[in-house]
Amino acid sequence: MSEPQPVYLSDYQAPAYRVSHTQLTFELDPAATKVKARLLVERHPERETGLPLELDGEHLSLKSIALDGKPLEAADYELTEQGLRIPQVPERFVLDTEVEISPRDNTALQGLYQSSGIYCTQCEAEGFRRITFYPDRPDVMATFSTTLIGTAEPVLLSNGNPVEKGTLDDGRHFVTWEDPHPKPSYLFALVAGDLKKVADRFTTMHGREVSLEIWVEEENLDKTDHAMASLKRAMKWDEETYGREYDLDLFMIVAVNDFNMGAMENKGLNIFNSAAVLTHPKTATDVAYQRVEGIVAHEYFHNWSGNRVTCRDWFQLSLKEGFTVFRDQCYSADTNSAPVKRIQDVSFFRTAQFAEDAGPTAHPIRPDHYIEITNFYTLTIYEKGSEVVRMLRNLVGWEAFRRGSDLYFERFDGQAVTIEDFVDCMAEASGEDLTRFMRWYSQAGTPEIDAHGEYDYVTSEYRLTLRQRTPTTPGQQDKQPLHIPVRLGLVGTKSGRDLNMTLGGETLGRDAVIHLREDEQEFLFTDVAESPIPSLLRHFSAPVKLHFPYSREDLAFLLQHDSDGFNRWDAGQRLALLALDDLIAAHRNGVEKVMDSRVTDAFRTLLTSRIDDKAVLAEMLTLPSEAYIAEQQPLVDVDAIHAAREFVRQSLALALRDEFLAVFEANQSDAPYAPEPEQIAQRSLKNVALSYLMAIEDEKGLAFAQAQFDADHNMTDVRHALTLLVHSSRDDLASPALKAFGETWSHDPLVMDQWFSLQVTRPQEDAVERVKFLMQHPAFSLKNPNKVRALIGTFANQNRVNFHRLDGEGYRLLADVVIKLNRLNPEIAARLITPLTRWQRFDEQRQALMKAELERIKAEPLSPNVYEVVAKALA
Ligand code: B3K
Ligand code: ZN
Repeated sequence: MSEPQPVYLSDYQAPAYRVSHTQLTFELDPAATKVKARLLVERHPERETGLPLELDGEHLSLKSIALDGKPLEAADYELTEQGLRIPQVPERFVLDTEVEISPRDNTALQGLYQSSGIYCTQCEAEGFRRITFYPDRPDVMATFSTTLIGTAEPVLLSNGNPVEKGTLDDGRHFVTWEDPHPKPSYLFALVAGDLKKVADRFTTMHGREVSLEIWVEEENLDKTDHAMASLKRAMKWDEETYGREYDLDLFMIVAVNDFNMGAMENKGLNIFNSAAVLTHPKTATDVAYQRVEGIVAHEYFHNWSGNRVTCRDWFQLSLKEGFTVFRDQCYSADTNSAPVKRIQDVSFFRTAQFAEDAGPTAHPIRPDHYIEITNFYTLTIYEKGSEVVRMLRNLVGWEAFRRGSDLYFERFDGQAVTIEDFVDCMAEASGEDLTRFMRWYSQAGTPEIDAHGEYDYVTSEYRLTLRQRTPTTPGQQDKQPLHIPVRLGLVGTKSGRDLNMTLGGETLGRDAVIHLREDEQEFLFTDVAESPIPSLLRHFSAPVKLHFPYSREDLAFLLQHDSDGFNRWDAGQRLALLALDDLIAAHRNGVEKVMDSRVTDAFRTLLTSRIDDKAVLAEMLTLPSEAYIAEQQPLVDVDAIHAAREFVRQSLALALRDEFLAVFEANQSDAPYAPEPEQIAQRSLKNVALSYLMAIEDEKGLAFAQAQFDADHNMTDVRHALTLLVHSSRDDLASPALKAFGETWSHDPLVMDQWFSLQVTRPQEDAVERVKFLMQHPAFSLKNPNKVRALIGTFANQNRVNFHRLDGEGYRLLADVVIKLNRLNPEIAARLITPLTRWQRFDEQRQALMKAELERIKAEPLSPNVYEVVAKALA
């Protein structure tokens, strides 16, 4: 096999030909679906005449081809692995092709495939070329009309509105759909099969009546309420917040069991991983409810940020994804607890995106080359992309941002555009110079800010120095300074209040943003009434690592007094991290571990003082995860990290047992389950308390966990209790509970995913063996991405001590799965490798073991997806 070659942004050219209308006919058959395509083609006005027509096409068997009604001879065109080329075509013409494809054998889940017998599609980014020959690129936008012909499929869906249906002479039936909005091929979708719908309505702000439909397998009809309610809330929110209204008469969501990602924003016909739609109090946790709400909103918001205005090329992916993640994050913040949403998003971001940005696959938000675009649906494109849009919003202010977004949607409606187009609208609407800001899009790596401050008692001045540097990343040695907005407050050490800030004679108020644009800048605050502790990067105002020499006393102080809830939480995390550092060192040196009483005191204060937002309190009582602690270490010692964190958990539980008991008992409720912020907050606080009690296997804690499991009130509580039992040393309690749960839910794939996950995160030594054993379970299948993620992904990413076992069995297991999946589903295989790519972070022995597994993978005949990741990891 020849090495796959990269595509470069700098090579972009407008397409030679564009398609104004696409007419498709599908004769559905599991092994031999016929796809007829009629394309109205014309030369692109910006391109020269006489160019060949080049169409993408993969895994297609061509049956016939005709140009302007005239069948082409074999000599008139060339067929390759990648597609079809017709050297000579007129300026304008009609192209007819007929191909055959096999949805049943499509295990990559890209293009047209079958999931539990349902035909469905996934075309982003380049799946449409597995359906028919086409210029499969986002800057070719056409109206579509699609006829689906089926035999046994009662439901036939595609984009737009149904315009005709009937029965053919041979008894087969058909439905024709028309989508009036020009769209790129990646937004095409079809669904066919035995599905049932739940229907509702929405009236838009201008009085358009929209039918809303959620299509599911019959047994899931009782699991759609939350998704439907979320959809309606999201439609309303987008009208109120962005003035964006839905533009078709029908909006459909379909749930399928086999899906590579969470969901897909196909025009008018969103296709969802069932895990991102279905909820029921008995089967879905609070986290799942919130995830469904976020994803439903995200896909809906794409109708404007993505569909009406789309990307010129896939290098611009963050144009739609960063902006849409930002939109869904704001939506969720508005509908739930805003501070908690920010804490959770940042906590995830700093763990996972920082690690990506520091590893061998680090790339800018707008990459300048790729081998396989599917590998670039990353945390950097999505989450860092969102952070950058958030900074823009904060830089120009909401009103100018909204004017900028109006301008963007109006100016580029129906077009495929670039990140510059978006940022230019923001600059135009606000009058800000965003030239330096654009570097965020081209520079990879997490910037680090070294800050220090000095208070002069005589002059009442506070001098804050900020220095920025971005570490080198693969292919980017020289980094330039970025424009970093630093939101801050100066908290008076006497008053505990935010002090008024004056900078360069200008009054900034008590909470303000300063702008770091150079490598190093000094900010001199005058008339600072008392010695302050700076609260920096409030709300995580920029996606950077901030270093400030806070003492533990400073952090304990901020934890109590900072007016910014986010930074109060962050102060607690930093305080815990400092204590953890000592304990990690103690563990490594074989010295007795001693708990830092400042942490215990801080927790006691939290547990006993009144905090209105229970969800925030639950976050504050949660220690940084092992993965986040690892992120802070120069060299990751998984065992020391685990031991240190367990030591802190147990010390806190021993010292504060009564306080945790009180919190647990005070937050019981038998109110009927509702996924509402207050209830969710109460449950998380109660369950955090229970976790501490179980950390010491307190008799009362064990009894509470068992009782909570037995009460079977809702999945959040049941799953939490079961996890605690399974992770405890009490096999006598864990085994029967696990067995009962597995039997009760053997028919529900989404609950079985949870059953798998909670077992493979067990810290006990036999975890690798358990993973192998569970891979033989009848409910497990390598062909189902949710199962692979639940079992293998969860193990490799969340069970750090066992994945990194010193005999290399964890690594070997992962590599074995990657090798198998490379053939079945390259997209999922490539994603799964991530933890192995981080080998530089570990000790030499583990490095060698991890690299050996990467080499073993590399020796296989590889898909471009897996090749790209492995080659980078070993470069
Ligand atoms: N746009 C889709 C991603 C599909 C990627 C497939 N490789 C989901 C989303 O971001 O909304
Ligand atoms: Zn998206």
